[in-house]
Amino acid sequence: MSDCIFCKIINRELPSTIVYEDDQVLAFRDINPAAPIHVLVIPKRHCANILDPATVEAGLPAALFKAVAQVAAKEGLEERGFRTVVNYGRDAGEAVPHLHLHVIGGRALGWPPG
Ligand code: DGP
Repeated sequence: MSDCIFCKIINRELPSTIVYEDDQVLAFRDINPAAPIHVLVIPKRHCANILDPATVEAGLPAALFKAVAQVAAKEGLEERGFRTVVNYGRDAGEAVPHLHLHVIGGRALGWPPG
């Protein structure tokens, strides 16, 4: 999608700090980190959100979860733990309409979210 900022990051039209990449997925550091480690894991193919039917096609959930595991390993989060979040809609504060999994860690995280 030409006006999607995350598609522009995938296409290298916008800069980002890439943590992990494979044929289906890109993971890069969040511009506004909520914790010492905050990485966004996104499909390279544009999916609007977690309710977009494209999100569950062609093995994409498996690819996204594999990428989360790769990010956790690369960022040294496996021992301490981390949180993976997908925000959807107004109540969750979803801001970017391209599916993204937040991987947040590096400090103790409160629960439930505020
Ligand atoms: P959400 O609220 O779940 O839609 O989170 C969107 C996240 O995307 C938010 O934590 C900030 C991040 N973000 C927005 N624009 C950019 C950008 O241009 N670059 C990067 N690296 N992150 C961005």
